[in-house]
Amino acid sequence: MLDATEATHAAQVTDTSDTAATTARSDRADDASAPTIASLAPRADFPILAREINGKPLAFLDSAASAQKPAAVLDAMNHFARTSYANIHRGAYTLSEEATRAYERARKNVAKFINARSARELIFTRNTTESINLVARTWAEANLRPGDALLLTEMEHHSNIVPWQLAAQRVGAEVFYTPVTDEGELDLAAYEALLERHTPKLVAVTQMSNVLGTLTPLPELIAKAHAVGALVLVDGAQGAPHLPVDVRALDCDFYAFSGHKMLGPSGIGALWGRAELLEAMPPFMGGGDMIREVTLAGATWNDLPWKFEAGTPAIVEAVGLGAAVDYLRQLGMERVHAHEQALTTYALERLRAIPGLTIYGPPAERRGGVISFTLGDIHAHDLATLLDREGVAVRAGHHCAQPLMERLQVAATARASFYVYTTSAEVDTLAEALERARAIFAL
Ligand code: C6P
Repeated sequence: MLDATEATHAAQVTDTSDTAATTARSDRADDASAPTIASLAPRADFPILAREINGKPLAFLDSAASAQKPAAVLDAMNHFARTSYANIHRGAYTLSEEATRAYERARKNVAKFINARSARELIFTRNTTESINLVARTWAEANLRPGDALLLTEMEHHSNIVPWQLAAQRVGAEVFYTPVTDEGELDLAAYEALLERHTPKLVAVTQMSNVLGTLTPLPELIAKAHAVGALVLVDGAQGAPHLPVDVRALDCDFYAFSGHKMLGPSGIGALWGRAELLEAMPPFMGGGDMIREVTLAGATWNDLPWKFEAGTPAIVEAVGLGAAVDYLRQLGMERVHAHEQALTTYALERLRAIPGLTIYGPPAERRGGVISFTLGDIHAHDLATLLDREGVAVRAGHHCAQPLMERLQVAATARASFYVYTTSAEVDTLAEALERARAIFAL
């Protein structure tokens, strides 16, 4: 059944080698030196991109919050829901067996996408937030003692701060933070000093800042953490959608990510962890499917990964995430990253030419497709509303990273973020809309 969907999907991802070749092409009719960067994925694969907003073509520049879904993902979910849906791991009837196979096939597929050793190590969760909470509850409960240290960074999303603060409060541990430099990167000398001074039990760090786009030097961070005996959890919410990920090569211990940021549906995410660590951790939530046996006196636990999946999971959504991973694999994650870097280079150049615009974060070669900015003293929300009038969707606010905003000494920024369907024409639309906003506010 799913094979048919996968075949449809394969047909929908057209050969994009031509579009990739246009990445640095100079052929804009009005300006021979300006680059035209075409969409990496066929725009027609994404039905929502045909929408108009306020009478203008939609320029969707908020993929860091949640990406749009290709028809292949929507169709895979629809087809599964119409033909094979039932609860999983329970019924001995055909539909339930089909649904179980589809769910477990999706798990294998997602595990392979990040090069996990085995699908046993891939736990389906609701999202990155739940994945991190799972570790901060269960690993922390079994391993943290009063006086222990945890090391985070100032650029983390709240999802990679608050669960650790809660865990530390529960046991009387302490949380430390690697500072961020003025360029928006991690202060590596301070990181080493913090490791030496506090010998943390665990380091939790993002692969890419959702505010600044900063790519963190994970191999170096992980090697140094391991050298002092710390485990490393990587927040891959902004990594898995945009970069090739190989958890074995990275040598991290836990890796958390969300389906809805990588062309999949919301309500499904994953936690990858080393099997031996997951085996030793107590369960997260109690309920159906996570047990081997229950008596009135107590219970024993199911094998991995089901030990951590209590209750009926997001079955259709898991199938959708499997289709999203197929789609990304066909595009090629190296090319996804190259496309976003080309767009970011172009956008930084274009936006830097706008008087009064402040851009936060490092140069294009050390960031992914995320650009946060402010324009004069226009409030980020007002700016986002003005841009929306022009059909441009950007996020505004603190981006769930209040400590980082404090470090940048800014209350809120507007943020444009790019993905496989973004074009340089959309960056041009953003730049032109920002110029009009300047005129309205007489900047
Ligand atoms: N960032 C953004 O607009 P969830 O909500 O669990 O799927 O992802 C949480 C999360 C964790 N870490 C990072 C680095 C993230 O960027 C996010 C989600 C969105 O930036 C929504 S706040």
